[in-house]
Amino acid sequence: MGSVRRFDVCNGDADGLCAVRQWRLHEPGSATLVTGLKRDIALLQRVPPSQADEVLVCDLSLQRNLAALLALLAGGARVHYFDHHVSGPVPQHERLTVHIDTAADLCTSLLMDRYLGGRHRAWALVGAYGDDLVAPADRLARAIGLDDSQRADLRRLGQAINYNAYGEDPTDTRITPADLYAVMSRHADPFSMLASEAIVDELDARRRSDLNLAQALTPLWEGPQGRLVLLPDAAWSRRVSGCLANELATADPERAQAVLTYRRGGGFGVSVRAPRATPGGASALCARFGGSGRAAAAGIDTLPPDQLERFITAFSVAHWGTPV
Ligand SMILES: [Mn+2]
Repeated sequence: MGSVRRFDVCNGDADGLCAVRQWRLHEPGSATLVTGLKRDIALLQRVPPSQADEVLVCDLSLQRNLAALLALLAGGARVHYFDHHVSGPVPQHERLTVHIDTAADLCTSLLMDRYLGGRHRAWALVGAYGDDLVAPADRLARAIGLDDSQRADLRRLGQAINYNAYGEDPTDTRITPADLYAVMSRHADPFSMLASEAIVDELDARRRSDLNLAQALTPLWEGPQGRLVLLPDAAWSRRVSGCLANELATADPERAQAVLTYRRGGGFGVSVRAPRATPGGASALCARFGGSGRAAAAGIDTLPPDQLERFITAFSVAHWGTPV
């Protein structure tokens, strides 16, 4: 009998990588990691159904991976699925376990934390801070006695890992998410990673420098309900788009934020944040333009140039606070 063939499939942001990190600390075993940049969502199809015995999926929309999931189950794989994106119908199967919860104060790393009874909480917090769930992460961090400086450290790490997942292709980023996971997996605890891996400070410095460039720009559109920034056609823009949206949302909690970047093949990548004060409606808006996400934070992979005016109009009159 051959050994068990395992695959860990996750979004390449902090939430996805930290969910897998927690699972693998709990269930040690060699597994093939399948991940990518933030915009790479249809990742499950990269796992060959004839070669998979056990598949863990974290932080990837089930809706966008449904066909590949069914193919893996049909091929005999056992699948554990953890996610917090809007899913649509969830298939029932004896070898499929699904943990999906779209509550606004949860992310995949926190779902994993709940499943594992808080065993690897510090990694869960890194994932939650990466998804910008600052209040829930702070609450859980205080509950286990972390002080202000420890919370700030975990937040800095979560933001750095999250920042590194943005970009149109790997040439935009400093290190691929898969290679960054390899660095993470050298450490049982994120404080050890913070203390000894130079990549953390390097990503943090690049993130700050990219943010400074972005924050000097004038919005393309601005109104009482929101603000829309179009970043210039540059690698730093593609790297910073996600964390810029989070920074703007934090600094301006009454308004929605949209950050647009130029796609190399034409059109725009779009990140949307609902107002912090009424955190809903982002997913519904993006879905009208072929995008997806969560109620508070969503995106459009490629908005065609001839849809820009229509998007600005829809953004300007969107109903923020609705539950999707
Ligand atoms: Mn997430």
